Amino acid sequence: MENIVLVTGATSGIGLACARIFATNGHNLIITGRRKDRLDKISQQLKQDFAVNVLPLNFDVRDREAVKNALTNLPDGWANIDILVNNAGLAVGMDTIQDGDTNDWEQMIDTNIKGLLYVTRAVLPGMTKRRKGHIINIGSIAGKEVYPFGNVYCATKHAVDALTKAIRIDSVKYGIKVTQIAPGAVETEFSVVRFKGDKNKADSVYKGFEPLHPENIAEVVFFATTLPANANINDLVIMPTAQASATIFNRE
Ligand code: NDP
Ligand code: 8X3
Repeated sequence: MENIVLVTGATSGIGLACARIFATNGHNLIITGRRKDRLDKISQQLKQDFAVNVLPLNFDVRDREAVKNALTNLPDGWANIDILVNNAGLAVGMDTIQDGDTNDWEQMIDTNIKGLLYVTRAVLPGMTKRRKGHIINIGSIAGKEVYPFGNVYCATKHAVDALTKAIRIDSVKYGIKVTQIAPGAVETEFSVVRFKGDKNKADSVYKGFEPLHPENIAEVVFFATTLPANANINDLVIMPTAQASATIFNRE
């Protein structure tokens, strides 16, 4: 069946791979991100390659009013969102708390926690009203463990872990599915963003082992949406075969 799928942060990495797999399977997409050029190009490409409808929405998930305006005034035919993939997120900086940059903290907290909440607040009422919907939050191994210098990013992903459970509790009586997918190391633009454009530092994160690829996560996200009505994946941790915990890797 054809669904309307909203993927936040679809301009790169895991979000883009999710958009592609849903489009491949014939679903119509609302895709979001701050980088308008990329968003528009991706939108055109998905329409062309997969003959699906795509609505690109250019906003910053940290901007509460922008999120509300964009998602509560959707054009005709787009309002009934079936699947929400709360993917937009980032890590910025790696420091101890005592040396941490408070601007980095604000950005992570505002994006990963408040942004996810704003988007969910805009979309979930429609789902509960229709008694149909599936919310998939992209958590992280950082939401299961705390590792050196990961402090605030880990705290935001622990919050995603908690909010996934909370959203499920609040919406269970409406038949809404709520899932968390928590990946280990996935090679995307994530580390370039975390190290503020330092490509060498970013590359070193994935040296000596095969990391996950964004498509690995997209496959699992898509699979979670294919289960029958009576079954839901609540929480799924996926890591590279060469990763045993947030900090233990089998590097060559
Ligand atoms: P990327 O940097 O490749 O993608 C991040 C996406 O989030 C981009 O599309 C970006 O779009 C969007 N985004 C970031 N900030 C905002 C914002 N304020 N408003 C709107 N969109 C925003 O990284 P990943 O694909 O790896 O990250 C996706 C998710 O996966 C994140 O939540 C991350 O925490 C999580 N994750 C990543 C792992 C990894 O190892 N890569 C492992 C576990 C979880 P734009 O810049 O255009 O706004
Ligand atoms: C991204 C993976 O291990 O860098 O969430 O936190 S990690």
